[in-house]
Amino acid sequence: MRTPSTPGRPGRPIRIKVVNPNTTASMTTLVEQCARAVAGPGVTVDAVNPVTGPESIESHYDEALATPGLLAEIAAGEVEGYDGYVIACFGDPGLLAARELARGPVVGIAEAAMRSAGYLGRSFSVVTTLARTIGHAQDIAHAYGVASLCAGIHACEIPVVELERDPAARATILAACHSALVDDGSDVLVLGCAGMADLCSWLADELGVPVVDGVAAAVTVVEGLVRAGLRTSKRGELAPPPVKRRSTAYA
Ligand code: 5HY
Repeated sequence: MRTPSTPGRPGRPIRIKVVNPNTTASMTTLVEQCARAVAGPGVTVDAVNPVTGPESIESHYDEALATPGLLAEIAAGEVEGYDGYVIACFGDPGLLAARELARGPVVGIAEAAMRSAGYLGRSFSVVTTLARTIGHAQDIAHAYGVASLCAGIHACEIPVVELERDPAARATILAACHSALVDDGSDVLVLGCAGMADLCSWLADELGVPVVDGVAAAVTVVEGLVRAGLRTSKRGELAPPPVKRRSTAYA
């Protein structure tokens, strides 16, 4: 139900917290710029990264180590009064645990990008960083029920932290996107890493197809859900975690 205090009403800005679950601050800055570029009127966006965890997430081990820091940022966001959250990592690590902790909507960039791509064409191709992450991306496409729309998942074999350092990265990613579209016969391209967010409009111009950056897609989805007065259901599976002793740094 929408009331004068509903976020998005005049004088009550919508506050979105974007969490980059790796510890690379320069990537968090890039993600924040791309997130703020699509945020609507009356929406504030803050991007953060944990101080603990891996500098990049390119394996199941990285995801496991990044998740406690991510969840600590979500828990802090509840105290700080944020209305919604974006998990800015293409594996959507800790998504359901974060939804248990947060009252407002929590959206992962992979889910947002894949579902948004479904609105824009017959099928989409994903271009991510390392080939070893393709299996996980396939698993979450199945989990989200969009595997039938996903024509293929490809890797440009550029490590996450090299995306902003490697002068050849743009050309390599463009070539990988082009061959993905040709090989898959798809008509939409999904960027498989938050660190590629700033390449979105340039790639779309070069490729002539819609290119979906999950950071922008997720911010748009969170903003829309909050503006509509919608929050995570607390009836059942995503209710707050049971109260108990948890000997971890953040519980
Ligand atoms: C990401 N890793 O978006 C993922 C990309 C990947 O640190 N940020 C990361 O390779 O899965």
